[in-house]
Amino acid sequence: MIVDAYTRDRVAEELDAGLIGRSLHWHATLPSTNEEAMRLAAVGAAEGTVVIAEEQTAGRGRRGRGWTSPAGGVWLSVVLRPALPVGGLPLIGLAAAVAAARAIQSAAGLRAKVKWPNDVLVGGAKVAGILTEAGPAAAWTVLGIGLNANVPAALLPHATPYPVTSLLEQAGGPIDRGHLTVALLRELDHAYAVLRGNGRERVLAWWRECSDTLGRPVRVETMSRVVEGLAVDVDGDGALLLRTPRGIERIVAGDVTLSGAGRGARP
Ligand code: BT5
Repeated sequence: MIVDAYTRDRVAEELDAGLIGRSLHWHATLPSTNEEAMRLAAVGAAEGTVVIAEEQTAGRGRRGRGWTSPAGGVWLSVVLRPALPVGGLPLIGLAAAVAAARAIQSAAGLRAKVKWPNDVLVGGAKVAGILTEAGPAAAWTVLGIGLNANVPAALLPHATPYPVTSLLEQAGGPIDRGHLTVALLRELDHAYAVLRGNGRERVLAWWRECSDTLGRPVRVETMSRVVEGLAVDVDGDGALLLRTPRGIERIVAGDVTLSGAGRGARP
C-alpha cells in the first residue's frame, strides 16, 4: 500500500466542513460505506454525515454489481436529506460526477470527463463510479463515490465492459488522497448547495460542459430494453435523450457503451 498520510484528522482539519463532512466517520475497513451510511441514515444521522473506509470488502455498484475497493482508493458515502422532488434525485448523481471530475482536476491535475449517468473518466477509462440509494419514502439518500486513486492497475478489475484506470496509473505516481478527498467534499458541498437552491439548470450546464457522452452514438441497456442512438442532451431531470430512427427516446436509467462508428473514438 502507498502511504500518503490519509487520516481522519488530516481530512477533518483541512476540510473545515460546511454541510458535507461536518460529521466524519472513518474506518480502516468496512463491507461497504453505502451500507454503513444507510444504517446511520435510518437511525437519524444528520444530513452531511460522511462515512469513509480505507478499504471495502463488499463494495457495491449499481444493479447488484460489485465494486472492487482495495486499499489506496477513496471510498466514501454521504447521508443526504434532499428536499427535492423524487424525479430530481438523479441530479444528485450527475452533480456528484461533476464534483468528482473537478476534484480530480484540482487535486491530481488530470483532465476528467463525465459519462452518463454518473461515471467519471480519465484518459477515456473509468476512474470513479457513483451509487445513490434512497431510503423509504425518499426520506434520505445515500450518495456513494468510489474513486480509484492510488490503486495499482493490477488491483483493478479486468473483466469490465469498458476500460478502467486509476489516478496512480494516469498520473504516473501517487497522489495525495487527503487533498483529493477534501477537494471532493468541498466540490460536493458546493454542487449540492446549488442544486438545493433551485440551481438544477446550472448543475446540468456543468455536466454538459464536461460530458464525454453527448454528441456520440451510444448503446444503452436499461432493465427492459436496449436502445441505440445519438446522445443529444440531458433533460431537466437528468434523463438521457437519444435521437433514434423512431424519434427522441428518453432514458431514465441504464448502462451506456459507445456504439457503431463511435466505438474506440476518443477525443
Ligand atoms: C458504479 O456502479 O459505478 C458505482 C460504484 C460506487 C462505488 C462506491 S465506493 C463507496 C460507496 N460504497 C459502496 O459500496 N459503493 C459506493 P456500476 O456503474 O454498476 O459499475 C460497476 C461495474 O464497474 C462492475 O460491474 C465492474 O465491471 C466495474 N468495476 C468494479 N470495480 C471497479 C473499479 N474499482 N473501478 C472501475 N470499474 C469497476
